[in-house]
Amino acid sequence: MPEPITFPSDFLWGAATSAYQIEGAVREDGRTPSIWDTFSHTPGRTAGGDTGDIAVEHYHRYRDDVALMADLGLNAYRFSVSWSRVQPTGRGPAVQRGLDFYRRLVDELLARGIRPALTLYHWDLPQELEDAGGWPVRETALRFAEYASLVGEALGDRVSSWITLNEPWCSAFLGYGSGVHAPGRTDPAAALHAAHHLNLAHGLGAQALRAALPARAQIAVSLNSAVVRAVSDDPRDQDARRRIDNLANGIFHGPMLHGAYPAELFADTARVTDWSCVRDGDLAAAHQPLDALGLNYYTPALVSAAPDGPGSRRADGHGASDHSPWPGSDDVAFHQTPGERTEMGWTIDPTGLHELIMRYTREAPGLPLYVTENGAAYDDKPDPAGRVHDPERIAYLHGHLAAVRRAIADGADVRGYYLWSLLDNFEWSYGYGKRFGAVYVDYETQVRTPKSSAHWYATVAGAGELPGELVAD
Ligand code: PNW
Repeated sequence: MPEPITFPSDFLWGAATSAYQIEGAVREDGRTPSIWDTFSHTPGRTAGGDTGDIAVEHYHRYRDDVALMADLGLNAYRFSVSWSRVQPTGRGPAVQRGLDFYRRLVDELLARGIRPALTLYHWDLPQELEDAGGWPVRETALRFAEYASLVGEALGDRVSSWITLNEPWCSAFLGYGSGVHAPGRTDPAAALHAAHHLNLAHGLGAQALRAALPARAQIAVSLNSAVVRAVSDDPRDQDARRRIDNLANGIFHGPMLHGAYPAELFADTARVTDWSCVRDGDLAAAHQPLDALGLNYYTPALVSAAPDGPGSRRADGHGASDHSPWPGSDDVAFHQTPGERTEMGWTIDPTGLHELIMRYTREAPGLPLYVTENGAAYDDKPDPAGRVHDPERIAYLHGHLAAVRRAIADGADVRGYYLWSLLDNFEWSYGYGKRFGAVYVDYETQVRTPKSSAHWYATVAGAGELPGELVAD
């Protein structure tokens, strides 16, 4: 019997969600539409026309949901604030009723010993700001800083872990490049400008938080830092890898962690934009001291050169679109990494998570790391007795947690892990068809049933160790 795999005693065992994916109550207490309300209500944008109107009614069921977290032995919970609940037009004073919801949620968490990690922006831009140009315009970054300071002032007394943006890559390149996410635009130059303004928003937002929060507060960002591999050592494949790596990672980590874009990025995208959106001082503004870095990881990417164009490009797992989320990279092909896949079609590869953690251990020495998302979608169904067995998810979590532990043994400072997701929820353009939850939600009755993976995770979190060998469901 192999030895159990023990984690540091202060390790955070968490779960993550985001506002639009779980809250519902989209017209209550002064909330106005975000780009995801508009997008999901536009025919053809989401599977089955699904929207977040009701979602899993977390806005009204948050107390029960926090009780569920406590039952599962979680000591951390990552959630996001809906910008248009707090600042309906994206400008001006905060709506207290909107903030009150998050105050109540946080108080409930604290009362149960669960540490809140608050994400300010998980993709739900107030529609009014999109109408004024959205992320491709500079003004949006300034508006974000104001919003950050409002939320910081309101909740800084009770929340100590803050995350500015969730996965700005998705906001920029799925939102404005391939158009599979809100607002659904397909303009490669706009996507690159959006990326720049997200970098600026992060920096200005971090500054605003620093001014609003007590000194003990931790400020971080969650990046879907891709693991990009090439099919061969051929210099053309390696060049494709380098370019995609810059568009996935360097474009955000560069400004945020080092105060500079990767040198080659401008040349690689010169045909798409002249980058005149970058003004003096922007890179210094984006480069704020951080207290931690959040890494979201699901699956690695595998690329090759494709001199004949985008023929095989669509195996990238980023959703169906005729438009690429990779500006200026039509001569790069994406391939399916071999191996078993989840219901999203994403290959299961825990070595990618280890690789990612070690990369950022080298690139940002001394910066504590958190895995702020990791998880898998499966086609879960209750059995006749109402139980939900998801041995595949247990295997996925086990493999990835073991990879985290290996990284710690290799010198990485990983302080916690948030599984995606606490509950089944609105999986963006896939609607409710893809279930990522450790807890099953019956979308008719809203009844929550912890899956076997939730019970397994509770045992792991409680013991602070992984069984050395995978125990069958
Ligand atoms: C992340 N991609 O989304 C988000 O942060 C979550 O809100 C989401 O539910 C979860 O992962 C599962 O999808 C991603 O195309 C969406 O590379 C798309 C991609 C990556 C992450």
